Amino acid sequence: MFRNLRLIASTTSPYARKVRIVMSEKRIECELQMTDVWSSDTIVSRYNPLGKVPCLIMDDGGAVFDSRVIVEYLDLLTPVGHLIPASGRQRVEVRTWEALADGIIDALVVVRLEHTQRPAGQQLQSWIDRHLQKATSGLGAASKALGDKAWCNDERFTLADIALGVALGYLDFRFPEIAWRRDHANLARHYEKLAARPSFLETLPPAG
Ligand SMILES: N[C@@H](CCC(=O)N[C@@H](CS)C(=O)NCC(=O)O)C(=O)O
Repeated sequence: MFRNLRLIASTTSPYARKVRIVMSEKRIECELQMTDVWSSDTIVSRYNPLGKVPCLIMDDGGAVFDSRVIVEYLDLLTPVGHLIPASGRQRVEVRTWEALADGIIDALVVVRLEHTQRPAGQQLQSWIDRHLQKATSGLGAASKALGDKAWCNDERFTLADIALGVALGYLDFRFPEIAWRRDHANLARHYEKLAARPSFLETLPPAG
């Protein structure tokens, strides 16, 4: 049933990693096509006018983006390991967790692009600080909401845990100097459990 799905992704994109983890957890087979989004001839621009990964190509050639829409579609494809509650308050809570975790990544990506895409003399420290503050306060909110619970939502593994784990993994990957484990022992504990799952191990970003 899933033979003809293709995911355009990159090994370093946390948004693509979230989608790949969802596929792995739900046992959805999909062809992976890696691209360098910063190259002028990246294939993703043929399918996503925004030129961003991840982008899912369906069997009829139709394109689905962004990562939140893709994971929604994937969760509906098969009942195996449902990750998003079907309706109601639980569903909104899981999606809000995802928005929070993606928002932490969005803020960190702004900081990274400021560092990597602009010459040193043109980087705006107040802009960097503003986004670091968003990431810091997002982590604080995640830590408070997780508390001492086993899972982010409803005592079971959901998309909320995947999204949070991906954000924490992105911190380790791109911002090892941020000591989030020191400030949030409960996030550290949760991440240790998530990072040991095969779906997380299979999708680790490249070292270095
Ligand atoms: N909200 C989007 C964000 C996607 C995104 O920003 N992807 C980055 C890679 S991490 C990208 O493709 N950037 C290329 C660009 O901005 O031109 C999602 O959740 O899929």
